[in-house]
Amino acid sequence: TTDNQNTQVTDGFHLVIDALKANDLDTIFGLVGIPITDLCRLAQAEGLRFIGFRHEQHAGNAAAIAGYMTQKPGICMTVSAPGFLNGLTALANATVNCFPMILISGSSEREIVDLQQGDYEEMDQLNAAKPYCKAAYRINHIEDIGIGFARAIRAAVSGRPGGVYLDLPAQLLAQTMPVEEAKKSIFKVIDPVPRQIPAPDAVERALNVLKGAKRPLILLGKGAAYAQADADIRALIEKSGIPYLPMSMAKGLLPDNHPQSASAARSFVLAEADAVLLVGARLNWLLAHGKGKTWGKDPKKFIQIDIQANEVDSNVQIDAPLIGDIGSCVGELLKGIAAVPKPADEWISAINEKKDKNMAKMAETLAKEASPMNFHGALRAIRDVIKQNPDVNLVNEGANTLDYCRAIVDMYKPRKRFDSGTWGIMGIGMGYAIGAAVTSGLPTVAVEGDSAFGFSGMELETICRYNLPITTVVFNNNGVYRGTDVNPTGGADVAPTVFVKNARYDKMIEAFGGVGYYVTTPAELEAALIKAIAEGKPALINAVIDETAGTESGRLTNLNPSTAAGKK
Ligand code: TPP
Repeated sequence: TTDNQNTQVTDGFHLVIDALKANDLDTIFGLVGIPITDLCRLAQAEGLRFIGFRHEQHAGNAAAIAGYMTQKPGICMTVSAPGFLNGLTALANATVNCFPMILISGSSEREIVDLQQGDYEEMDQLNAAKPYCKAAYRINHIEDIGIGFARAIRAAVSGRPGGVYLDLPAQLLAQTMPVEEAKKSIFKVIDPVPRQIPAPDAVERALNVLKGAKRPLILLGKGAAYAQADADIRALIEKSGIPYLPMSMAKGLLPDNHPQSASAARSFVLAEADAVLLVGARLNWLLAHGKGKTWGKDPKKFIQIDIQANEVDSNVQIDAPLIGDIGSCVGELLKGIAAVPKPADEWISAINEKKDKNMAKMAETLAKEASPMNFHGALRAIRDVIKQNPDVNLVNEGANTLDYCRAIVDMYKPRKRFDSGTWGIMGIGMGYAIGAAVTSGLPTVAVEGDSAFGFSGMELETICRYNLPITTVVFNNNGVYRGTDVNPTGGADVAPTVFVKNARYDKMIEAFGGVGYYVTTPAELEAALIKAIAEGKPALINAVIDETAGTESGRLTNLNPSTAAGKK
């Protein structure tokens, strides 16, 4: 357009798109409405990919997992107040998991919001977002769009990655400025993920701890997977000969069948190791806070590689903090690793003995042909299919479904497993699956407890609409954890954990043109999954699981508070 002086002008809509494009952010996961509908249309018209969801939480989860896979902030776009709040859960989850994403939300007029005069979708979104993300910004003037996006991008990906909120008032989108000036205001952020080299004395301290260790262990967290330092991490493990344990989302960073993997002897190595090198893994609840029974009687020395200095000493004293980006820290350790003696033979053989025993036990359990099908039978089938299709992205949530799948289904490549993560959250399923499929273009399998699936099930329509190569497997055991509880009063309401029995989840996807499968045996499940992956079309496999199988809260039974007074 031109203004009355005949200079070419542009507007906020165009500059937002230009800022995304300038930074190679080519996909938006979102949900339209006032004031962003035209912005989303324009994004598509300008060649960006817009993936429209049915609920903002799942758009946010898709953006978050895209960020985890690419080291670029995933972009989620929402409308004001309720749309923003729906996206906020995903933003908070991304921040807790250290996934880089930017939640961009339209917002109502500042003057009215600030005087609380009751605007359409009135909400002070900037302040609502702040406690739940790494940074929150608002752009008030069109001249600041370039700088605003630069701040958001940098905040999301530098240092410890996380969620960033970016508030775009409706008015901003309509503002205009001369094209020539506008062009100069938009730029590509230089070195958004700067390397952070560890201090030499910290490297030496870490190597000295390893030199003094008799029973060393390396623990890989999803930070290690995120770092994309795959070759160096593998070299460090193989050159040192130190056994390693992958946390859930670090599975596949080295193939799970690697001889140095101590996964099958997890309890043993955590209890018995005398020195532990944490690589992008935090000593949070998932690692029993680094203390107590899990970690055995004898004192341990910890080395911790983390980009965030104040992660150190969060739960126990860290003997050798190594602060920097994981690639640089591992690179420095590699230079000195030849001087570290190999772990004692007794340590390695003790681990191997435990592994062999536990793996034989698991093989026996997996070989049992239970009817009705249980978690083990179903996961044996999935394990075999994933082994044949190592490029498949695997999304996983539920309680028993999560815990057993993590233990049974091996991963062979990095950043292929996406799950409930740091919070143990339900509802990431379809969002992560869509984000992973869109980002990679590869077949994606979501292994879902029936309760877990319910949180994002409506996104089956999104999957069908974009014809994504996603196969959702619902482990249908009629309820949360199990399907067997009864209402002790004999009243008409079912127990709090119970769903409609024998629900036909496979029919849901048929409503949108996808392929539904109903399976009751491991052989049927295996055949359906092979077919669905090969066809590369939206599919849902309703896998009927024994409703008596599984335990309350899966492996987390002990986290349920209990009172003697309440026991009947
Ligand atoms: N709400 C959220 C957002 N996150 C949670 N983790 C929970 C509730 C509590 N929760 C933990 S696991 C779970 C729920 C509701 C569902 C477990 O049932 P299901 O997905 O069917 O898995 P199963 O144990 O049958 O494998």
